[in-house]
Amino acid sequence: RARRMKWWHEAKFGMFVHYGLYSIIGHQEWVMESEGIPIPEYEKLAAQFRPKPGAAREWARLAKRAGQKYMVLTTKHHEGFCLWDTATTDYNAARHGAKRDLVREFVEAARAEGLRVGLYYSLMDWHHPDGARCKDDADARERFVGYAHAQVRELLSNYGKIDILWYDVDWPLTPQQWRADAMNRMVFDLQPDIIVNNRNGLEGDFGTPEHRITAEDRAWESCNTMNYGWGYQRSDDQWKPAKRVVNDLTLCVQQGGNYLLNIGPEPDGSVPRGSVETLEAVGAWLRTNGAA
Ligand code: JFZ
Repeated sequence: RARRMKWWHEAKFGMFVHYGLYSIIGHQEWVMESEGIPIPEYEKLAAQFRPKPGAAREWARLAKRAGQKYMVLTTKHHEGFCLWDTATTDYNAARHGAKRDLVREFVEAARAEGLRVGLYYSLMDWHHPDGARCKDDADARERFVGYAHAQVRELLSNYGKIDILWYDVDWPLTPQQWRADAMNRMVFDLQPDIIVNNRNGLEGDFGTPEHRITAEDRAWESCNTMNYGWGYQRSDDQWKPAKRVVNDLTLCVQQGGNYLLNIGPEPDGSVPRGSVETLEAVGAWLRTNGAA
């Protein structure tokens, strides 16, 4: 583990990217749930999902200028829409809207800037018909767990070397029901040097305190937003000033942790102006102080 974790401990600062169909609405990434949007209604967003060409390159260049050393993309958030070309479902970015494989573009963009590559994967899924009923229905569970395993296998097979697998929300199943041990074994078979977090309910390689900076007795990474939401929120312009970000980053680093700072791109993948300004200023501060 120490060998696999070395680059990550040195990296200290990464970019989180929350981007999906929810970005089109602009009411954060939980909008399907929080506004009770029925699946057939929500699915219509897929036709409108058109990231501008080169959006991922823009994120990666910004991360680089900000002094970030790795990036983590939401390949599938709770809404269930897959940003990659998957054989497991039609509900994906290669079949709808701009019809492009956003995960491929992201991986290539990060590598082009010399950044490490992380993939976020939500186990919880509001779109898959078995995503909720798998809790009480054994057949549904079998199908749904197989679906998750197949998706993780694709993500770690089709895009070359992946540095981080960032699981999220394991509701409604236990790690045993997810066969989370077997999933991690598959992950390490496919990517021997990868590191994984703990949000599949297992210990993983690092812990993931959220919206708070608290040292843990183990490797940890604090993930944070720059305004109030993870996914794009149109009405929210309460950007953290660069000073606050630098302060939080410093607090993490002093206590041996990592800092994963989020951007929530707009519908076309552009980064909101407020976060661009903050990230540019953070990068400038790090360079002035010999930290980047
Ligand atoms: C999850 C997501 O629901 C949210 O949309 C976002 O993607 C965030 C990064 O992760 O929210 C969580 C997950 C775990 C905790 C808190 C919020 N937790 O362990 O405290």
